[in-house]
Amino acid sequence: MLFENSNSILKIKNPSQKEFIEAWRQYQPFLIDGIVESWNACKDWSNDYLLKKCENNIIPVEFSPKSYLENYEYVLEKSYKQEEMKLKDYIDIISRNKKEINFEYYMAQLNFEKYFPQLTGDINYPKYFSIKPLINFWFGSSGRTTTLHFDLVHNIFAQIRGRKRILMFPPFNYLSLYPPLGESGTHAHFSKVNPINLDLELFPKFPWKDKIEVILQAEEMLYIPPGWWHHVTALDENISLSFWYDIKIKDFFLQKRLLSTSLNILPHYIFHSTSSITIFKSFIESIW
Ligand SMILES: O=C(O)CCC(=O)C(=O)O
Repeated sequence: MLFENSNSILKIKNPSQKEFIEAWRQYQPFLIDGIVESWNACKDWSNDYLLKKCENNIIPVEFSPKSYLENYEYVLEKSYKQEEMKLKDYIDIISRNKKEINFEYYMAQLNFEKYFPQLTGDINYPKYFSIKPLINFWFGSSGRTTTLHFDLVHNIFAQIRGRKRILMFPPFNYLSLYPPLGESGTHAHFSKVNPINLDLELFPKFPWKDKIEVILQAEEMLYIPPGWWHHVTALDENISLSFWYDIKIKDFFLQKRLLSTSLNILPHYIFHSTSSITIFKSFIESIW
């Protein structure tokens, strides 16, 4: 196994299960290479191939006014919506000259097995956890970005095509990340801070010095631990798959600081309103 420490993130080449778990226990993000490159998806998933296999698949696509990037708190306004369309129409939209369109479209966080059953044979499931993951499919154009947020799952994020810049911040002090986003406090796992346009006067406790920045290349995987804050920007037209694994009770004892971090987050989840409680309930159900 090769351990390289560049840009303050560990990179492991082709880890065995034991080597993966050794790194996983540290409760830090890390990069993995040497795995995704063997998947057919990496050589095959051109737009032409996707059209050949799935052109008429009907897919929900998020869209939001282009100006939402300036209005970072777009979640507040609920100005992004979903629209169902055929894959061929989506590919047409993102390939066209974007100046014609006033909206940004993003095929985000789709259940891969449900919406793209024709493509499941093109990947191998990572074998590091003994449970089945939920696989999310992300297909978007360059420049598309997300709010800073965290998920309560183990996330193995595999880049298939193109690159993404991923900024990550440690979860040890929930309030220093300035959640929630949303006036009613519904987004307890979203931060008010835009880390690519940071306002330290408004958010003085934001842990900017602890930033881990990764330019995730095609064929690389990134492990993002549960609770770790992340902000993702597409640098090219790109496709990613994220493999989400539920947290199990034993993980609280095996993974350093997962328990104390969860206890730090928990009261805020309980305090915030219904949608956070729904997320929290499904989290509790998943660990039993
Ligand atoms: O790829 C993206 O645009 C966002 C991915 C993400 O936030 C996630 O996997 O949790």
